[in-house]
Amino acid sequence: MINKIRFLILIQFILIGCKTNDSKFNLPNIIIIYTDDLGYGDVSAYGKGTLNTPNIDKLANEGIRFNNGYSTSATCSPSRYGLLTGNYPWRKNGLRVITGGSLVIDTTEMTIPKLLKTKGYHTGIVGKWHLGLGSGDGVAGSGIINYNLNISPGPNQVGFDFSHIMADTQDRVPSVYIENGKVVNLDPNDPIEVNFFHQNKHDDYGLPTGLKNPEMTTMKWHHGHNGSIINGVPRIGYMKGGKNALWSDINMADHFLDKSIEYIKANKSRPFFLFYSLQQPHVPRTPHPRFEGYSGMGPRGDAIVEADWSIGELYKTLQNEDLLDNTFIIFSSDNGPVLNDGYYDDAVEKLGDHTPSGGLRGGKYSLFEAGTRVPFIAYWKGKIKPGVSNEIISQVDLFNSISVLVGAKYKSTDGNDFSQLLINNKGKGRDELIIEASTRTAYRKGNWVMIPPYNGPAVSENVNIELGNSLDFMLYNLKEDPSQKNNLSIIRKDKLKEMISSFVRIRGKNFSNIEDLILE
Ligand code: NG6
Ligand code: CA
Repeated sequence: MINKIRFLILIQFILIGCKTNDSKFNLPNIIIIYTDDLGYGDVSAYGKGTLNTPNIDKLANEGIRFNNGYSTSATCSPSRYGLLTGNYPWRKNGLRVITGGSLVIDTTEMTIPKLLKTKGYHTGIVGKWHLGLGSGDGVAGSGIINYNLNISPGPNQVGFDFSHIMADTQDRVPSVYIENGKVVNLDPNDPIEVNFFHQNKHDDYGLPTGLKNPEMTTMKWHHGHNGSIINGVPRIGYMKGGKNALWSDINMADHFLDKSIEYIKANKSRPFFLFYSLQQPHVPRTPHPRFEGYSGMGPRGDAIVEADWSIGELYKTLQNEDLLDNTFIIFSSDNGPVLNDGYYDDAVEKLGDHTPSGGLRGGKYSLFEAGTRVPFIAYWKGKIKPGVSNEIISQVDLFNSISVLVGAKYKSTDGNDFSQLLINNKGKGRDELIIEASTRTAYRKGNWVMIPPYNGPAVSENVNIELGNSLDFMLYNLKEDPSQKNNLSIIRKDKLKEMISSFVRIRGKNFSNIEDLILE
């Protein structure tokens, strides 16, 4: 009898062993660590700026650091759309930064988490969402989302089994976390009301705003950001109620980290996908006081130090849970850097010699390189041979690459499979790429970049960033001129012509907002 029990226990062990073995070596866990507005020069491994990011550097130095890695847009919502669907965001008509708008990924669209689910993955997102919520009537910001009910569709309807998110941005109301469609800690007797355009209504409630009550703010607004005051920070939009549910800004990084760690621990026995979507260093920059002064660059630098620390803690969790050698990690940012994005927070004054854009021209919102060329790192302990790649790769390629990596058959319209490049640093990257900023597009082929003419200010006065608008075509050779200083469109007419015709092939003829543009 005892022998029989021993035998059964042995069989059980073998079966459990096989199961872990199977999931351990065939299907890796996948984590996308995604920062918000982190520039090409903000990661010290890129050797451009003066900030110190040791934990991100570890991923870069022991993984593959891509020097020509792109986000799909120079702002957040379109960029995240491109990342999750593998399709260029400019294909989605008019997709720009979302302010209280409805979900922009169609629930019938294929996404990275959805394709991973077909392979048995458990999928989760923790952090910033910013792809809209609810089906509403499509009028962004008109108060279409009822935060007091189950909020759907949202991340859970486009592939995430688990979601713990902030809806849009840290500077937009509602300042609450939403877990699987429900506002966390919401008291039904204190319902949430949100609107973005009706200040009068908010005034009728007698609630303070950044505009009327600057004396009540602890962070001063520079442009926009003069709506409801929450935790002393004036926000975009107006919010009433939901007092119990309000987040703590200074605890946000710890909060998202804790939720991510909980998620990993809860799902470690099966393949999982985690989209760890950090809010730093987007405004308002509210690092926990324990990081204050660390960077010497004020809250923006300190928020990056905090993000780097959080990534180190996540890494330690993977290490302690013995998951590192079976976890493929991608690190990147949703768009390029900005200093003053609407608050007086010393980002400009205390910058010193640091170069968030790493010497690239432009920044967030820009069609110049710094808008979308971002830190881009692939890491897989023991599997990836450390290296540096100058191949062109875009976040739009992650969909197809991940699909191939896990043996799924899904292919997006605009993505390429770069699984070999990401893991073995083998093969070529993209020949060409469409660059996007707030629905405007430009084109890169090899070392050449062509930016077509656009109406609009050359420089955004508010954020002091060159947007890439010009009434003339611009043509740059990034190899000789990485900072895009010399417009070669006149002396290289032949090249310009070639670039325009390749661009039109993908983008169509109506690519510029200048109506009488003559293409010859
Ligand atoms: C802009 C905000 C900016 C930031 C951005 C979204 C103003 C004047 N500016 O509208 O502060 O919130 O939207 O950034 O309100 S993103 O990284 O999420 O795209
Ligand atoms: Ca962003």
